[in-house]
This record gives sequence, structure tokens and C-alpha cells, in this order.
Amino acid sequence: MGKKDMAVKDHPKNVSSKKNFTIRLVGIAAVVMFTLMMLYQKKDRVTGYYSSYKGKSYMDSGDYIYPSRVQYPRNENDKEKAAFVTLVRDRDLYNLVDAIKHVEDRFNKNYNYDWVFLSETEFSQEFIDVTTALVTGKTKYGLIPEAEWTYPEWIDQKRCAEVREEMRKKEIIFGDMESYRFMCRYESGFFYRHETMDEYDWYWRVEPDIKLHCDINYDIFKFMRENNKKYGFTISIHEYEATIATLWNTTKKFMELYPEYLHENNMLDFISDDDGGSYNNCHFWSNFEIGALDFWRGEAYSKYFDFLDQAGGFFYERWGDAPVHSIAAALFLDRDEIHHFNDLGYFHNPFHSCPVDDVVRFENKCACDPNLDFTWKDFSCGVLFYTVNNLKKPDGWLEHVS
Ligand SMILES: Nc1nc2c(ncn2[C@@H]2O[C@H](COP(=O)(O)OP(=O)(O)OP(=O)(O)O)[C@@H](O)[C@H]2O)c(=O)[nH]1
Ligand SMILES: [Mg+2]
Repeated sequence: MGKKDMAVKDHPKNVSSKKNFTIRLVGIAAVVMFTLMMLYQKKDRVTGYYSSYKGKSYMDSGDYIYPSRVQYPRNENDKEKAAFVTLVRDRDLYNLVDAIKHVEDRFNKNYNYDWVFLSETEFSQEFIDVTTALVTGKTKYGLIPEAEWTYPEWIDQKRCAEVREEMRKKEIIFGDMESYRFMCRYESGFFYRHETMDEYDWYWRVEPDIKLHCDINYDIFKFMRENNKKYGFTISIHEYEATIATLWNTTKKFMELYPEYLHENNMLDFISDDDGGSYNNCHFWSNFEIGALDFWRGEAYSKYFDFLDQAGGFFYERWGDAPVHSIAAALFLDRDEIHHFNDLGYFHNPFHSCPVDDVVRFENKCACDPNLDFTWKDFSCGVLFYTVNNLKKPDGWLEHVS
């Protein structure tokens, strides 16, 4: 190409007309594409074929304002040090298989996290074979040390038996069961110390007979870490008062002794309606938990658990791990470290969590009836959680309060 040709080609007039032509071309292409899209959608409607939800994603915080104040992870290459953990009896294997399959199909088949099974008796080969076949990550089977599934030496076992008999007469739920008490104490103070859990920073507790109603399209452990969350729940509820008669007074004594463990941005207003005078019985339902193990392993919670254990309420009453974990999380964590998963869809008899927001439900292919969602109902503590934390409730939540 000669000097003259170049001069003609680069003349300002030619450059500008070329630019105009390009703009026009892009404009025409956009109109054609839009028309084709409209025709395609129309054709879908007319013939009755609908494809999956393709609208705005609730995970895209720029476009979609609910839920607020969290970011969904983008980089999913490297895994977190995390595992599922299930305390279960060998004989409950076939109540557990469906729960595992739900979690695998809805989440773990894409992430392959490990799964730890714990029990006070050895697991059978059948249990090991069946669960290993179902889990896409590594499976581990832990035997609970005898000392952690029995009465501590300072507990008066005769008094325990009397309490169980009294609770049986009063028909207090699980009140007559000894094994239930060992279970609650173990979930409160020991599962995170089992040697099979040593290599992990995060856990997700799974119980037999639960269901996950929705796909989870992001790495939920990464979500916890990237958003500085330490404790995640799906359902919150009021505890039966008769099972925890002295739990709050014992907790108050602990707070007087160790005021330094109370976080300055704690969530006392979620567990007490009178600034700590009494417990309102609100707790996170601990059959589902996703959390940071370092919180339970840390100084504040370790001291708190030991204090409760000395008081004996796991046996002389029937303290559940749910109120114990919840009170600790509400007092010792920053309130912003606690997260309500409103997008998973969850079932543990008899309550459902089912996103009432259509976008969340459609995007995650939730197979549940939003009218059954427990979150906004009276016996739940969901409304209180959103209110005290100044969180935006989903559109239409008021239609689901009763
Ligand atoms: N290994 C073992 N696990 C137990 C025992 N009792 C309960 N668990 C487990 O502890 C967890 C809680 O027990 P659940 O019986 O589900 O208690 P719950 O959720 O309060 O009550 P329901 O589910 O309504 O029966 C579950 O993961 C059970 O598998 C026990 O004696 N031994
Ligand atoms: Mg259960």
C-alpha cells in the first residue's frame, strides 16, 4: 500500500463515516435479535413449551436487591476445608440414605465435600458400603469415645432417673429418654472435637429424614468464608420451656463471670425481649447447621459449654443443643456473622423452609409449596430475626404469616 492510499484511508471524513456505518450495523443487529427473541418466546407460549427460569438472578447483587448484604462466590476452583457431619445410629441407615441423596443431588455432586459419620457404636460394613456409594467426597466413620457418651462423674444418676420419670408423666417431648440427653450433650460440646473433624474448618450438620427442596448453585462453604459468616440456619423456632427451665439463669451467671466474651455487636435482642432479663426461647433449629468449627473450638464457647455441663442441665433437665448453640451464637458472635439461608428449601419433620420469593424458588428449581414455609409463621422466630437485624423481608411475606 502506497503513501497516497494510506492518506485517503485515514482521512477524518472517511473514519467518521465508517464509524457511523458500524453503529448502524450494530443497531440493526440488536433490533433483529430482539425481534427473534420475542418471536421465540411467543412461539414458546403459544405451543405451551416453557424453558427453565432465565430471569434476573437473586445472586447478582447489582441487579437484584434481595437478599441483601451478601455476595455469592464466583471463584469455585479450590475447595474449603469442610465436611458434612452426621451423628447417627447404625440401625438408622435407611432413614439417612434419602437425606444424603438430597444433599448430594442438590449440592454436593458438584463440589464433592467429605462426609463424617459419628456414633457411640461401630458402624457395620453395610452402613459403610451404602454411604460410601452415595457420597461423592471422601467418607469417614468415627467412634465416639465412651467418656463422651456417658454421665460425667459429678452428675447424680439417681436424680437423673427421677427427672426422666417426672418428664414422662408430664409428657414432655423426649423427656424420658436417656440417649436423647447423651445426644444433645454430644452435639453441644463434642462433635467438633472428634479427631475425624480435625482437618476441617467448616461443617454442615445433616440428620436422617431431612430433605433439601432447592438446588444450591454456589459453594456454600465458600459463601460462609467470603461473607464472614460463622453460623448459618434455615429454620428458627421457640423451644419448649419445660426442657430448659434454668438454662437462662445459668447463662446469666456465666455472663456475670465472663462479661468479656459478650460480643459488642451481639444479637441479644433475638433471644431476649427484655434486654437479657429472660429468654424468649428463640433458637436456630440445629438439625440443620452450617458453621465455622473455630467458633465452637474457641475460648468463649469452650468455657460456656463447660459451665453448662457442670451445672448438669443436660441431665437434670433436658437442655437441647439447639438453644445452647443459639444462645452462644447470639451472645458471642457479631450479629453479622449469623446468616439465614432463605434460598435452600429444607424439611425436617414437621416444618418446611420454602422460599416465598418466586425468583429464588424458580432459579433454584425448588420442589416445595411456599404456603408451607414456616419462616414467617407465629411459632417461628423468623420475623424477629429479620426485624432485629434490619433485613429486608421477601416481597409477599405477609401472605405467609398464618
Ligand atoms: N449415634 C446416635 N445418634 C443419635 C442417637 N440419638 C439421636 N441420634 C442422632 O442425633 C440427631 C438428632 O436426633 P433426632 O432423633 O433426630 O432428634 P430430633 O431431631 O430432636 O427429633 P426427631 O428428628 O423429630 O426424632 C440425629 O442425627 C440422630 O441420628 C443415638 O442414641 N445414637
Ligand atoms: Mg431429627
